[in-house]
Amino acid sequence: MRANQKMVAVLIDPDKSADHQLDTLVFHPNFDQVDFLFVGGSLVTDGSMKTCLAELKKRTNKPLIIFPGSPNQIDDQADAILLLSLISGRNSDLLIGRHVESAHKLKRSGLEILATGYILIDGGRTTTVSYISGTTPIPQDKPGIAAATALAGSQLGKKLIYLDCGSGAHHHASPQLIAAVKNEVDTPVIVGGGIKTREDAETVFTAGADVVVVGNKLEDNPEFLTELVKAKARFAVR
Ligand code: 1GP
Repeated sequence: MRANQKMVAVLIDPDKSADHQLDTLVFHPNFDQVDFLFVGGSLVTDGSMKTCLAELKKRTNKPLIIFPGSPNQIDDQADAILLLSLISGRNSDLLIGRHVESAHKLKRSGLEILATGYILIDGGRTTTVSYISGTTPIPQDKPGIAAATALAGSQLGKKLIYLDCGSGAHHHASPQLIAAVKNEVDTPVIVGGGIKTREDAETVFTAGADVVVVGNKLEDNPEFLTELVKAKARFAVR
């Protein structure tokens, strides 16, 4: 991932991805404009991750990046993993504990490791990730806290910052908050959670997001991919 180039990632929840849904995605006429496939989630039942990655590999050469909710989602069929530290929270397990447990498994996997400062933002409802992690998201009207958190993550060596309102959030991260974060860090900024319209994606890109992630909306309406790639195209470097 490179800063200053707009990219889109589709989040695939292995528990909700039947073969025909994967077909709908990869055979969509605009699928070639998708940059990454993020695979995983806060609550994935054992087994479905492996099957989902295998089915995706049969269908596409796009980079498959694990977005792990737990160490049992590490799978060497993928290309890389967002090694998330939930730096907006104070749950030591999600800051370092799980990482220690999975360090050797991760080393053996050969996956490219993308050290990511993961920051939860309040998206207007309690999401699975905030419930499961037992952490309080940063309020939308506190961009200064988000910016300081991202800066600290960057100083700790995180190569990516992920601002997430959580899957199915009512609202995406505000432009003010995204801009405040982008202003503090040199690393690419990933923004996801609650992006449901082309305007949402454009707003988020304009505010400074390098990568926009969409999950739910594409599960509900695969045609939204057309709108998403139009939003990305507005920022294409000529
Ligand atoms: C959630 O950022 C992702 O972790 C995507 O969220 O499902 O709301 O698009 P949505």
